[in-house]
Amino acid sequence: MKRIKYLLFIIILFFIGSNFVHALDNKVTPVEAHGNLSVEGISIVDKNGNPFQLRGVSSHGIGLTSYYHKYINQDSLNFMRDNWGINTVRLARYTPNNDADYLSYLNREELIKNDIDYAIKAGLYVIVDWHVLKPGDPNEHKDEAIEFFKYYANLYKDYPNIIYEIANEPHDVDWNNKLKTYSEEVINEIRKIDDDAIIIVGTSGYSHGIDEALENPIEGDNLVYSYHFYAATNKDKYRERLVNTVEKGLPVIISECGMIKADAKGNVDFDSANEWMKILDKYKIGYMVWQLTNKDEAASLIKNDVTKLSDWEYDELTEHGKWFFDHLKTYPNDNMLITNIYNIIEGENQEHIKDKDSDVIFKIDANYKFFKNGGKIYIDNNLLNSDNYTSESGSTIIKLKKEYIDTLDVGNHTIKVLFNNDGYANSSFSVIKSEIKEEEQIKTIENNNNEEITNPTTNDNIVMHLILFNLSLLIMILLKRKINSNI
Ligand code: IDC
Repeated sequence: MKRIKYLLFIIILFFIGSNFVHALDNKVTPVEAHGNLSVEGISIVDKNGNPFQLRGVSSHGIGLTSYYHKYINQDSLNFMRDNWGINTVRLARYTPNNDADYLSYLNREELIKNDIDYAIKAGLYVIVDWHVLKPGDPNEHKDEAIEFFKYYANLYKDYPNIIYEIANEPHDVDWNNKLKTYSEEVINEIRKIDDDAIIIVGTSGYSHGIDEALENPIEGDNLVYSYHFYAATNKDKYRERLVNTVEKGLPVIISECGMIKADAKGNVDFDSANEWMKILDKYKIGYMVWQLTNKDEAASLIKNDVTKLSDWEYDELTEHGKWFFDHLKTYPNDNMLITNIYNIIEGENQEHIKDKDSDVIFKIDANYKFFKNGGKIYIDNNLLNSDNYTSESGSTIIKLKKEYIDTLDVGNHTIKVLFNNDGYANSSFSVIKSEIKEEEQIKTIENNNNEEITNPTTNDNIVMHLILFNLSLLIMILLKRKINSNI
């Protein structure tokens, strides 16, 4: 009896476990969903070639004080991914001359390595930022910079997570003669080790000189140029420069921004923030918000009297933190952090007999609101014109019209349904020649023939009727004769 109970217990556990695994199957981290990033035209695109907007937080200066650095930990990264919706974290490693406390070089690199490992475990993209502040010309510490990037490139070249930012905010240095050559040298050294990761190039005048970079860009793949803004300080003029430069073809990323003033003080400028966000969201330009600490300044995302290092409640965020949280919630996926791979509940691998069967219908376990505005369908990796299908709720039902399906070649086909929250569902179906139909036609003909053969039954009846009629006639005649003879 005990054994049976034990067995039952194991079976139930297995059942619960397999459902749980199934539930997790549906969710993947940003890096699992988007994989290797690259630069195409003005966009950062993911492994499927879709424009991908990096959204994240920047750390405070790593190496500047170990206290603020504590905010980058496994729990905080998982939490901000799942609760806020970030997909990226930027690690600001202050360059020499900016260190207020005196962590040894090795200790500091050990810290950053741990931080990158947390980000990899959380499935986030991670920007390793050589945080130039003073002096403004990065050439002054070029050798250290090269050393620094070689160290991380060797460790992480095979990870899709890693992004290198080679100079935070260069200033008082000329792009054409000095900054560009610094950038080329550092890029060249990184490329010897990591030949495809994205590299963010710092622009002159505190990462405001994207127009100069547009005039004289660096040769090479997967390069984006940094542009920084603080919404309460940088307004129309800066926004116009961004739009003009991007429109002319320069790929740009906002590797650092704040909605307060550039000195990290003041209130959130909601109007200006809104204007900036319209542009960034329109062009899918990535942005990292400065900064994740509880330091007593407006730029901080966590309130000064809150000492928790993760799992913050909304009310524990500063005005800046709340603005960021609220903005992340404006994206279609309520829980943006995780990209969904949806299941096809009905219709997977179905067969459609050409010129015979009706619409091809798929039911997908995704909320229809994610398809209704902006969802897309790809058949055999080609975008399908919306005339060829209809969609409706319940969860999401897609009907590929018969008239369209009948134009497809006989054989196997793939369908990819893209939802506007970065989720998607994949399936296949096949179009079959109407051989079955031909077979059926043959059968019908055979049946018709058979019917012709068996038709004599009807004739038999007529014969029977004739015989009976004749018999009754004969009897009547005989009867009449008998009567007559009796008379
Ligand atoms: C600020 C920090 C502040 C720190 C100061 C100097 O918020 O706590 O005392 O740096 O280290 C930038 C810089 C960034 C600045 C930030 C806000 O990249 O390091 O951080 N800012 O002033 N550029 C424009 C603004």
